[in-house]
Amino acid sequence: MMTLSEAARANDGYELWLPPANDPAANLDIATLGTGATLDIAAGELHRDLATAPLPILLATNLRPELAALKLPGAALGREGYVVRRATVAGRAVILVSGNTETGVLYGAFALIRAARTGADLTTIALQSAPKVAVRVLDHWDNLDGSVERGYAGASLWNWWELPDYKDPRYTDYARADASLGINGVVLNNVNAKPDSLTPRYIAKAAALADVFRPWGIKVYLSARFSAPIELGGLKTADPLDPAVAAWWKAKADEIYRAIPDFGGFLVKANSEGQPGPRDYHRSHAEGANMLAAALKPHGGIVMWRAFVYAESDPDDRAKQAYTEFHPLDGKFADNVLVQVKNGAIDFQPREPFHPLFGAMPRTPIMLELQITKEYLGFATHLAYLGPLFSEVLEADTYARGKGSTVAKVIDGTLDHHALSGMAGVANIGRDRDWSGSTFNQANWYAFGRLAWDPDLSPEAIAREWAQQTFGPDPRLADIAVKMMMQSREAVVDYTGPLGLAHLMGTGHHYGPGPWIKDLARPEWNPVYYHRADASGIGFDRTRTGSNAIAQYSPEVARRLADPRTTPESELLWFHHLPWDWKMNSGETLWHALVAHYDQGVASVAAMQAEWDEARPLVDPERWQKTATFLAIQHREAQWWRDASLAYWMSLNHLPLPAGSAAPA
Ligand code: GCW
Repeated sequence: MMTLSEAARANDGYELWLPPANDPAANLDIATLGTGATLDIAAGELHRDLATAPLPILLATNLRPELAALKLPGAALGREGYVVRRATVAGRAVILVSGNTETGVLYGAFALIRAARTGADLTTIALQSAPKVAVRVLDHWDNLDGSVERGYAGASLWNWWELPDYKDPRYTDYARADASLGINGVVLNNVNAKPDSLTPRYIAKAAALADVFRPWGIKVYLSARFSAPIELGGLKTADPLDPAVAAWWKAKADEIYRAIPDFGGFLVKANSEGQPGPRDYHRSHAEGANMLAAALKPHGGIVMWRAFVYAESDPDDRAKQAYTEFHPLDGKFADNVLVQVKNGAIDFQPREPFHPLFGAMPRTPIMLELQITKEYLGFATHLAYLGPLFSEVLEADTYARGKGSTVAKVIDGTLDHHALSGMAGVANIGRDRDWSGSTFNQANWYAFGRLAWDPDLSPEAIAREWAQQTFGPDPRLADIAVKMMMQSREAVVDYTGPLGLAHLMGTGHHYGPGPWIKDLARPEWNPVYYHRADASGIGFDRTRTGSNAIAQYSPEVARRLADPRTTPESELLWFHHLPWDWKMNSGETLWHALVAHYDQGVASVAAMQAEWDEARPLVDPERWQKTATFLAIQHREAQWWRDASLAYWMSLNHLPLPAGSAAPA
């Protein structure tokens, strides 16, 4: 029996996808060979999360002599991989959970839990897996004052005031959730970084968190402010080529490693949106990154250097700027630097074509940055499952080395043979009881973690395993949840910016429609900059007759994008400016197709509402009601997006609404 408080925690989502399933009377036979903090955690998780097991469970690393005769895979598992299978050890039939390290065993334990919770037959279980991506991190945009930039799930989890003395048990719960997915790194503070995060006081606080996370296989990283040598060190400059600056960073790194021996490294946002950086001293991004990398190198740390830059370097098209600045630097970065590239060239829009830097810097390990928090997809309120968005970019073909050069192969290091590889997700986690602002938002954290482990997993399969674990084994409920999830992201695209339109939101807060906005200081902050609509047409010409951004893609891709007829319709107006009466593949006009998409977006939300109504008898009242209320908000706001957007387009094109549109005339 679950205690009352456990039941409450499960019902309001606190336990995420890991509500305890244990019946203490079940008294499972779970043993370990050897001892270790991580091994103990793995055993504890199985006790907590597994209801039954057909055989005793044995946890051990491959190093144990008792397992030698089994000829378990070794090299194939790497440092973090696992194998879970039946075996006979010392004459006893067991389910063996093993790996080369205790961390591998822990991941194996979670894989076993996942298998059991999703209906696998444990008597025949045979799992083997190793992560395809090395660095799998959550980037927390958490400020030291407890606020979270673009966070919609309450205040920061990290209670800087109480740290380092008080370690809130919630830090352990957070680590459990991360480890269950294979997330192995946490950047604690916002990329818009304050220098204070590098002071001794805050290093001690970060060290306390690192101590909590370590046995769960998770390393701590910090966002570093490039000008910290001035602000904290009293130097006159932060010029990366100044020896005093390099010495300051070296001493700082040494200090951090004394407190956190396995510190992961620095994440840096430089020369972007007002942040300081090497360009302030006429040095390149590589010179800046390499100076920091040299300070971390003796300790085994890495630098994640973001390519999200936009200064005034490419005033004709913001989408070109990162490539313009970074492409010439290929081969110039130190070997412990990852260049971190957002999925698209603008900024986490509901749909963006893949970033042209993927595949364009073969001599540099490129990591992918995704946004789990839904800055442009309705914050925490709107239901949008991001698995399909994440997979769309991972599956995109860069043609960098011919057909099949997918973004997944670029970022997992296999295309260009990099051992260092990474994937970052901007976290959607805060102090809300349900961690992510809604039950369904938890699925985005989940999907990010699973795809970082294996970018080739199917988003629908991930949705199903998340739903089964979150809501319990009833297949009817999982079916409904998966159906809702799989249409949800496209719905948001449809009601906010169909056919390749993007960046049409209210500026500043980024919530709700604002395609008419044109008075912000920098041209590329204004929605009108992106849609370029007038009486005769709509869309951003990124072909040779326009900004020619398409030339940043490999020739094969550029050729396809040069012609609106061979451009995917979902990206049409991202790359082309077309007349309102342009004939779509279906034969209807662009205007009619646009209106149909807006209507479809609203209709999809209504469909999700109807589906969720069917789930009512199958789910606890708390989670049902919150989701239902949020869907009602989403439906109202989908109409707001559609009606406001259409009214604005009609003020430009003076066309009537097509017959049959549900939008108000
Ligand atoms: O899109 C912008 C966000 C900023 C964010 C920035 C970035 C952390 O609106 O809030 O700053 O992206 O990614 O650096």
